[in-house]
Order: sequence, then C-alpha cells, then structure tokens
Amino acid sequence: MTSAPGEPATSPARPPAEGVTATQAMGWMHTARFLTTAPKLEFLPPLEVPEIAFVGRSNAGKSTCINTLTQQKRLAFASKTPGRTQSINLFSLGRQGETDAVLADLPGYGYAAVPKQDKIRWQQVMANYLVTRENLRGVVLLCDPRHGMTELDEILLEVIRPRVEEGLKFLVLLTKADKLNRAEGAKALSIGRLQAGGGEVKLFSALKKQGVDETAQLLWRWTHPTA
Ligand SMILES: Nc1nc2c(ncn2[C@@H]2O[C@H](COP(=O)(O)OP(=O)(O)OP(=O)(O)O)[C@@H](O)[C@H]2O)c(=O)[nH]1
Ligand SMILES: [Mg+2]
Repeated sequence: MTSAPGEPATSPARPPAEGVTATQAMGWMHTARFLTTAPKLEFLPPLEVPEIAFVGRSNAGKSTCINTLTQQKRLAFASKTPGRTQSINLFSLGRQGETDAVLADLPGYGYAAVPKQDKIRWQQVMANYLVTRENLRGVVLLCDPRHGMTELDEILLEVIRPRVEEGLKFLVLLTKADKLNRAEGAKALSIGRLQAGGGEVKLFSALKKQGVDETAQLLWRWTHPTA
C-alpha cells in the first residue's frame, strides 16, 4: 500500500472509527470496582452517570461476562448454582473519583427451583428497574443460544421496547459461544438477529475471550456519545 504525500507510511495513532481502540476500551473496563449492592430497587442510589444493565436468564453468564469484560476474577459473583446473584450489584467505571459509567449485574430470571411467588416478585422488580431507572443508558441481554430466547427474554424485550424507541441502547450477547461450532454459531446469530428485532447481536465466550473487545468498545460508545 502506498501512502499519500506528506502522510507517514505507518498507520498514525489516529482514533479508530469507533472512537476508542480495543486496548483503551479494555483499560477503561479494567477500572471497574464495586460500588454498592441493593437487595431491593428502592435501595439503589440515584446516579447521574450512565448505567448499563446486564440482564438475562439465571445461569446465562451475566456475572462471568462482567468479570471477563473487567478482567477481574471475582468482581461479580459467578457460580455453577443458578440464582447466585440475588441483588442488584453496581460497579463503577472510570478513574478513581471520575466515575463515568456504572455496570449493573442483575439477578437472573427463570430459574425453575425458585418459588413462584418469588419469581413473580422478581419479574416485577426487574420490569420496574428497566422502566424507571433514569440513568439507564443501555441493556445487555445475555442469552445462552443452546436454549434460545425464552418467554421471559421476550417479555423483557417488550418491557424495554418503548425506551429503545426513545434511544435506550440494546445488545444481545449469545453466551458460551465456545460450546458452538462455526455453523451453529452462524445459525445462532441469524436467529438472534431475527428475535432481537434489529438490535445488535454478538457471539460471546468468556472461555475463549470471543466478542470481548468489541463489546467493551460498544459499551464505551454508549456511555461516551460524541455528538
Ligand atoms: N463454557 C462457558 N461457560 C460459561 C461462560 N460464561 C459463563 N459460563 C458458566 O456458566 C455458569 C453461570 O455463570 P454466571 O456468570 O454465574 O451466570 P449468571 O447469569 O450470572 O447467573 P445468575 O447470577 O444465577 O443469574 C458458570 O458455571 C460459568 O462458569 C462461557 O463463556 N463459556
Ligand atoms: Mg450472576
């Protein structure tokens, strides 16, 4: 490749189209630290900074995804036991004293062993959070493609639809992609795209670090709009 006169032959440190490099986005993610935990919605502190919620079925991989993105082993509590995350946990991003975004790890839904009353109560808390949380900027819906999108995932999509139409950002992450072969991954993506109704869909694997950089860059863009 030839370079135009006056331009350096090697690529200059020009910001990429996304506005932030993968390294920068991952560095930003790595600043994550525990902010607070709220057993109920009314205990969540009102915040000014943009918040990104990680939602999805129990065991879909929400806490693991947060740990992978932030490159910290035990920031969010991940477990083989479904239903591990039972409160809303918030994590701050940005340099100390300069928090510029917050990640929210939400309890999963749909776990069969949870008593029905608790399930209903939790669905209401969740719906309430998604509808009323003022600083909510984006929602990451995690979905294990081997199980597909469940009825509860679809209800969640319905709940946030009006806010998405008003600009709420939305991403579906198809988790545990390491368990799919190439053809299965491609199929899961196309089904996911249909179900997400135009929203962005990515394959993600904590194990193989697939989709990690791109997701970090996307979350940066959501929380640092330029215009
Ligand atoms: N193979 C594989 N396993 C994963 C991946 N991500 C998560 N898991 C496993 O899935 C299980 C559930 O992960 P969690 O991150 O605790 O899931 P969660 O969605 O936070 O679950 P709740 O808190 O119960 O709602 C754990 O055993 C993880 O190790 C992945 O990318 N690949
Ligand atoms: Mg969890």
